[in-house]
Amino acid sequence: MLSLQRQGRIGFFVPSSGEEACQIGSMMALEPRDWVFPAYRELGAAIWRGVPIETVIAQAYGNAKDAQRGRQMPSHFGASATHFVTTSSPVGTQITQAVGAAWAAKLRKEDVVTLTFFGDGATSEGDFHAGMNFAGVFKTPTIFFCKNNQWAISVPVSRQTATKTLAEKARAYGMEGIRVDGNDLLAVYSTTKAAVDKARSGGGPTMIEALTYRMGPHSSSDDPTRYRSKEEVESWARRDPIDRMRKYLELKGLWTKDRDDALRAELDDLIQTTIKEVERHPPPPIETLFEDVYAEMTPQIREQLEAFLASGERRRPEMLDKFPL
Ligand SMILES: Cc1ncc(C[n+]2csc(CCOP(=O)(O)OP(=O)(O)O)c2C)c(N)n1
Ligand SMILES: [Mg+2]
Repeated sequence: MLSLQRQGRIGFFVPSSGEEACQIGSMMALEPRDWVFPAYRELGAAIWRGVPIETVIAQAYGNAKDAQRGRQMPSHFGASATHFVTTSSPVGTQITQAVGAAWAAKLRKEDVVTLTFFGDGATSEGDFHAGMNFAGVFKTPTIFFCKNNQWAISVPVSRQTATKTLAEKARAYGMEGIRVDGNDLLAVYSTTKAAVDKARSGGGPTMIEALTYRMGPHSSSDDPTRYRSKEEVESWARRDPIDRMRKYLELKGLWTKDRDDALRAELDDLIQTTIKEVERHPPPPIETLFEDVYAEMTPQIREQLEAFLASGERRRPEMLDKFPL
């Protein structure tokens, strides 16, 4: 996706390399009926949950294939069928939403747990504290999954808090806070599973702080060499969560280099085919700009649509070359 952005084929992307164990390990602990409230860096979690890669890629192109019809920045996909809520861009807003949804489930006596992902930077937001407090008081079945990837764009975690850990903040809200090696898939899974089981049986919320590292830039618009050292990045590269899991499986005799190569080739093929399929679609019909705000168009919006149609202006001239109507 970053290559597509560098080639000018999509406008923006948020990479998530380094956070694979956090994202997959935590998702493995949920049931399909549970709901996930992500930030913007949870591509791995989305794919594990079953969000189709076509949905992710089409959303980045924002063309007629995109369920959101080009209205969101790339990397802001979602898929309600897989209970994966659309990405939240304003830092921390998904936290209170996850608490609200969990509280609703509790009031309705539904067997549903919610899990929200957020970063170290998000713990400085009011929404984090409001969400944690409400969840603690009302014992909502919510997992607060903090991916402490050491950076909030160019701000290190040491400038985010005066406490030794982020997990210890949980105590002030009357819930358990656990710190886990976020690059250890099995540790993340067992920690999250225990928290999910507890929430499901009425034991209330848990905050998990997973220690990990954002290996890439904050986004395609960022240059991390301006604020962090090569040595720091290299030291985390040696703890790569995928390498660790692969070595573990190889030692157990459950995985081989040949199978790894074959799987990589198969997935690369799937991604290339999906990109080709998505890329051939034109932009969404421009009339769709007037749809979806309300279930039915208001008279004012209808009037604007009709004025637009009457004006005869269908597309910007430079787009006509690319996608003649
Ligand atoms: C309310 C709000 N403030 C600022 C921003 C700009 N912003 C986008 S991401 C980000 C850093 C968040 O860092 P963190 O919570 O650690 O998540 P990470 O990006 O590391 O996954 C900031 C400041 C924003 N999107 N929303
Ligand atoms: Mg961060």
